[in-house]
Amino acid sequence: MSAFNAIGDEREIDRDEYTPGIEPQPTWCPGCGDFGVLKALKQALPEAGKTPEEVLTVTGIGCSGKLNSYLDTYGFHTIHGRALPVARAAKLANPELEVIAAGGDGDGYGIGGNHFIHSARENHDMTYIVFNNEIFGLTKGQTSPTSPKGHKSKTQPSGSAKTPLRPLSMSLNAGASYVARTAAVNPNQAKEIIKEAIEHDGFAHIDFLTQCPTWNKDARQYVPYIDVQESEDYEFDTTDRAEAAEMMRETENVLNEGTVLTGRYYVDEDRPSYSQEKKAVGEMPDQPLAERYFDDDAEWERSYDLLERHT
Ligand SMILES: Cc1ncc(C[n+]2csc(CCOP(=O)(O)OP(=O)(O)O)c2C)c(N)n1
Ligand code: SF4
Ligand SMILES: [Mg+2]
Repeated sequence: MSAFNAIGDEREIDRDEYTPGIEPQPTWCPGCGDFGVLKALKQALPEAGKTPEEVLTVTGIGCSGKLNSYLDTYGFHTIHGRALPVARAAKLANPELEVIAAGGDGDGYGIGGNHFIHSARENHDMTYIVFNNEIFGLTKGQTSPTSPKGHKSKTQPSGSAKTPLRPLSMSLNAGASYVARTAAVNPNQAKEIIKEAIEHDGFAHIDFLTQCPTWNKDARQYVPYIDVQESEDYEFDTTDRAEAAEMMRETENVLNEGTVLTGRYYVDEDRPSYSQEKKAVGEMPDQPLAERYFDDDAEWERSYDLLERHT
């Protein structure tokens, strides 16, 4: 069965279907937060009614990028920082596909930061999970865009002089229509947030706090966490941009002081996705690329046809 004609298959889905038949031994270190993302995905996907054939997982490079080796969906392990453009192209070619893009904080907020900003701005319909361990894990612990100021590493032995990036605020300001933060130490919340992100139409960004016990000993700061939806100390409306912005700012301010706030921060169900916007201006073909590919009678528009349309 191809990725195309398997879509829409309604049946009972067992979470074990997401474990590869020949199971590769994860090379993640014992205690790594990346296991938490994998587990939450294996629970959320069947609960969202997605069969493995309906899902494409696109990853960047890093320890986090190994995710699709251990998750039995269609997979594309791209190059450093480039998961999002590949994920966007796949979603446009086959809009029925459930696309999950994933990568590290170095991958998504550093080298791929520009793709992150513009994918959020354009509201591409996908889930984007950033494994935020506040360092470059795979390459042995260098400082990343989210490393706290003063964080000591091999690249900054005297402590980082840089102010860390604010992923939630950046995402909101760029235009993401769903923004949340969860943590590997909080598997139930993580599963629920991933499920909501999958069900959301538009760019759903999850900043997923993942501890790296090997290279980032400060990762213990992720325990214990506070759920802003459950705590009585925080009250804000996730559909109100100004209130969400204020809550995000507070969350980012207190993170490196040891208080870890998590939860849903911003949800805009009304904003049209990129493909809906393109459809509205007549720039989305009625028959998606993937469908035409399997249709022997499909008529292919040539570049000079497009030229004619634009003159
Ligand atoms: C263009 C390019 N530059 C640098 C590297 C080396 N490199 C591989 S992984 C990585 C950083 C990974 O950090 P992060 O994205 O946070 O993922 P983690 O390993 O922490 O999950 C770097 C710099 C690369 N593979 N490609
Ligand atoms: S180096 Fe860190 S991020 Fe990478 S697998 Fe080990 S614990 Fe996880
Ligand atoms: Mg990292």
